[in-house]
Amino acid sequence: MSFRYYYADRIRERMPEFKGTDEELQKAIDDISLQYNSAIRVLETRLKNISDDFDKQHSYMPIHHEHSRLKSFDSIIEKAARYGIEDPINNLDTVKREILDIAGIRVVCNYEEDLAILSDLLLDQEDVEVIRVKDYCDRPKESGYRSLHVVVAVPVYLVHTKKMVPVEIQFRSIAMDAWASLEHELRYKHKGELDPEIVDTLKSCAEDLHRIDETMSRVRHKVLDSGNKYNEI
Ligand code: 0O2
Repeated sequence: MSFRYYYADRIRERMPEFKGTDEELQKAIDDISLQYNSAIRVLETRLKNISDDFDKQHSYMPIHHEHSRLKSFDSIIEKAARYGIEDPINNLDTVKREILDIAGIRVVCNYEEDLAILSDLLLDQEDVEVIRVKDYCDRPKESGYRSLHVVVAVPVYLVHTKKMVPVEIQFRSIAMDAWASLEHELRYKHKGELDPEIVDTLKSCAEDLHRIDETMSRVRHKVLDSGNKYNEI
């Protein structure tokens, strides 16, 4: 996986203070790409291992699907400017310390209760460093957005170095993900500006979907209790 968009001219436009060569720019991009892609691979493997073992023990796979992405270098620079980081290419350590979603994994789970089960299992691993947890399930955002955001740093072993590299993991139920994808698309199409009435309607859709999540979970437990098909989870 490489950076989604790499437009040297656009990047230079965003940071007129950078007077370095294209090679220096490319080196910065390669450095970030190598470390963060490696961290994504580490976490994808760990999540898969947890899910497989869960299936072995409980005949149930909590992960419906997942998706990983590396933020485009252009967006990193844009975010660095928003965070007030000057000359980001020559201050890559600050960029890495402050911008915690350069690498992102979205883990979509079948049921809402799976979010905490999976994140707890991951966070319990002894070399996983928890940097930040934002629980938008307990406290949804004003928009209605629900999700569990966890930023963890994992060890990445390179030729002569070990780096702790942060990755933002967004744990969502299928219903939460459906809402967030559609809302994001609608908002994006309208450049972030939506009519207040539409914002309200979207918020009430999020609440409806939350009720559906709760109902599906109750149904699931009834099925589990009555059929005795699966082991206790
Ligand atoms: P993308 O492409 O999804 O990554 P920060 O990111 O640290 O500057 P903050 O407030 O800490 O800001 O971030 P937050 O709100 O905890 O998480 C931001 C990400 O959550 C967004 O990433 C979205 O993925 C998701 N998100 C947060 N609020 C909403 C919302 O109201 N609707 C939708 N659809 N998604 C939301 P990005 O940066 O938008 O991009």
